[in-house]
Amino acid sequence: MNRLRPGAWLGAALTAITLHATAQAPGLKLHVPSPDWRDQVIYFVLTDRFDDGNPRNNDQGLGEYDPRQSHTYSGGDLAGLQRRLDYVQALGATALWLTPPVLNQWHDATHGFYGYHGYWASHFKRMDPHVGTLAEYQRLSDALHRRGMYLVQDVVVNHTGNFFSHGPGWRADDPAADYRPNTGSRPQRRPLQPPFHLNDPRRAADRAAGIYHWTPEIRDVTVRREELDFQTSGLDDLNTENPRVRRALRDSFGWWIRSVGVDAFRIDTAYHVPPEFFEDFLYADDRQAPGMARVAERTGRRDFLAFGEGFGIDAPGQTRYTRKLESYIRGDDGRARLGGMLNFPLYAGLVDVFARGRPATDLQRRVQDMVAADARGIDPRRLPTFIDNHDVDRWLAVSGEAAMKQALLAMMTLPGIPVLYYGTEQGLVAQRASMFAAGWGSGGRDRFDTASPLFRYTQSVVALRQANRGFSRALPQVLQASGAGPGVLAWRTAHDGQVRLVVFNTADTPRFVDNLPVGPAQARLRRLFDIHGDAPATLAADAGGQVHLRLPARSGTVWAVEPATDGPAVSAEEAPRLDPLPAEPMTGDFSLTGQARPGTELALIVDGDESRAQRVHAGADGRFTARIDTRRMSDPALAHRVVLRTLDGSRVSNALSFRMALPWQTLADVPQPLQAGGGPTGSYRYPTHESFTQQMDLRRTRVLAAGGALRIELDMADLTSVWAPANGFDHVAFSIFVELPGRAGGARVMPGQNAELPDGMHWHLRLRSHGWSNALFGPEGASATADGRSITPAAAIHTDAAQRRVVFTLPSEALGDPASFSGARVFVTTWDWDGTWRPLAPEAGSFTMGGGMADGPKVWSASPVIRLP
Ligand SMILES: [Ca+2]
Ligand SMILES: [Ca+2]
Ligand SMILES: [Ca+2]
Repeated sequence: MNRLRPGAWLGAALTAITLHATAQAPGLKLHVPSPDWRDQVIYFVLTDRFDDGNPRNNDQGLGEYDPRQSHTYSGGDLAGLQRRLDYVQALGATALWLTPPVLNQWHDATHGFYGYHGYWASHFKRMDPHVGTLAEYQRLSDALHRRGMYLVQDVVVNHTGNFFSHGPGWRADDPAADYRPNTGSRPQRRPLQPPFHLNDPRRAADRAAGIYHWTPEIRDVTVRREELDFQTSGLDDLNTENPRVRRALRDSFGWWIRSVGVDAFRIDTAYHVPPEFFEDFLYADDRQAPGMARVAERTGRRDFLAFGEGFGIDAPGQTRYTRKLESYIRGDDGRARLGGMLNFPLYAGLVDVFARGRPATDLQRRVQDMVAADARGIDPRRLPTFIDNHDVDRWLAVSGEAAMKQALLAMMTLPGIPVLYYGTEQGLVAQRASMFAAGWGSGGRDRFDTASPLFRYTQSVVALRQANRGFSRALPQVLQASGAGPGVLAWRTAHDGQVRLVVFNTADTPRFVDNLPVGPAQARLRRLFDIHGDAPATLAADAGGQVHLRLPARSGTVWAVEPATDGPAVSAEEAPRLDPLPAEPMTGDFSLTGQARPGTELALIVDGDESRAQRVHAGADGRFTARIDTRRMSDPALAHRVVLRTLDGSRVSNALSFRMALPWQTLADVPQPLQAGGGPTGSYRYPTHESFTQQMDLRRTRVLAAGGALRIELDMADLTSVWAPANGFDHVAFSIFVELPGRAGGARVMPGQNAELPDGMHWHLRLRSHGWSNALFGPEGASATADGRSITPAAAIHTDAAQRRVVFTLPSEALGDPASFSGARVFVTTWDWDGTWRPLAPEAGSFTMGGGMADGPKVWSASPVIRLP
């Protein structure tokens, strides 16, 4: 590997040209009618990392093939995909989405990255030789269609590879000003395909053609002009308003439908292109280069699905990104644009609730948003859903398998077209790890194990969806959601007379669910699916159509709701009652009163947590008083729930809801001076890419407490959101360590950071967060390379861009409900994260930190070790 074979790439390119002219082989089943997309399940592969069926195409002579590294080619190809179709189909998937197969820029020496992923086109109408030949692609299409499966191709209309940039002398009115051809681009210096080769504005003809926007890199993606017209990650932004560009793109991508038989497109970086563009791209009537829907119609496809990718997740109460997403599906005038968009908002809800232990109401809100969108003509059943992909951390990198099983079950019982990212079903952890032994990150073995427990589980939830059409056709109704933290989450679907009930416990401990309204009086529940396999096979609702249930930790159960046959005997006993509480938030522990059968013992349950249930005794007059411990309840935004149950479980009271507003007390306030560089001695340097400013420089740390919760407020020298991160900050990752008083054990290692804690400190809780991640860990299993045990509920994050402030609130429950913070120690560090901790080298690179050895401590800025009074 890494042999340099001059001229080899040229041979490959010539082969591609020859194949371009190859006619369709006779007898291939390339064109089939469109399916009902709502019912499909898509399997998404990063082709380079899936399977290598042809090692001869791995090395095209640029040293680009090196499976020891994450950012070079690993050798996966169409031949590998072809021989694994049994595997994909065994999972239950009905469609295969592969990364762009088009000819790419293979190496960008300026940035030190490689085009193995397919998103750096140099020719939109040719096969990349690493991926395979056109004939192989046609055979793949044929094989899928013969299995009743469909082919989804990833396409990019926003940009080509990185063939040029502009220096600091860029001027909007003169594209030639400080124009810099990318001399590190290989094998080509510019796109091969007309008109995209017209990329040098120093030439009058290229400038007049206006194929590109001639812009620098995006600095702030929230500025719409930059998002639309500037370069994302240095990729040359096409002038998608230019009719000539539009026509060339239609011509290019229509060709794949006609000559290969592609059934759907996934459209990369859709938000970087104006939404109106897609009316033209899909529906243009141009005779020579018709829109994609028109081309597809002529091949017998009446419903060619084109779905876009766009990051952007609204905070509660905001609708900015929702409106944006919808504007890519339908114009204000009702004109159709894309057929769907990847459902990032639902993804956010799934991660927040199942991986991070945020209140289940966070997912309830996302589901209700989907239902509301349907009423506006945005059909959530056609929005592809996912829990993993090639741009976000894999689920298992931020959370455990128990949570992932729940998220998969949720995805399979909600509207949308589920997308399974390759390797999720084999427990892969690294974002772009390989399924095949010889590829990067495989762990040295093939991962196509159809007997593995996770594969079988995934297969079973896919089968559940396919056997119950209501999950893909009906709109769910959320019946109950825990508002105080992890706990119950239940929804119901009704379709064609079939009613289904889906119930989760998102907590790591058992929960009691009270007064869940499942249907008509004395309805019968029949178990269809259960993650743990120990839920009751049948259950009966009470006379009010409600059930009360004990849910094991991390459970997920699906029941069919059926009419009553023999209902349970209705108890003559009066249910206990709780007296109303004041509507305003409580500010500390408080008393609760009520009425029950005189002389009985009852259990008072707060937020469903039976393990902390309190015994209550009703007096001779039936009255009782109980005291509520509010140590855990520091977040005024959360709604808590309290209910009373007879000890035999036969009767349950009404549930009350209340809010808490505990005062926050400042325990420490530590400013620190701004240093010239980073690292232990100030010798580290930021990466040279212009988007790095001073995002890792910590200026002040404040620590506050309320009840058992801890709040850490960090003031930064700079705060940016170049890539629209969900948490509101990027180019910085925080690793925060907490040592708790009187707690044994703990770890000194700082995972991933090549360092140990100073001052003899041991951590009992560690927070790791970058723009898209937010996870808590315990020290069990932590090492230099392992994060340790995943802990929920995760911290709440609040970012104040104007103040350049990031605030983490660590819930009392995650801290083990400490009685006091006196003597606790807190240590805050910064670095940056790019799929892993950003590399360090003696010399800074575009995206590499400089001024240290590769194995030096990955700490840019650190607070002192702060001891709390
Ligand atoms: Ca190969
Ligand atoms: Ca653009
Ligand atoms: Ca560029």
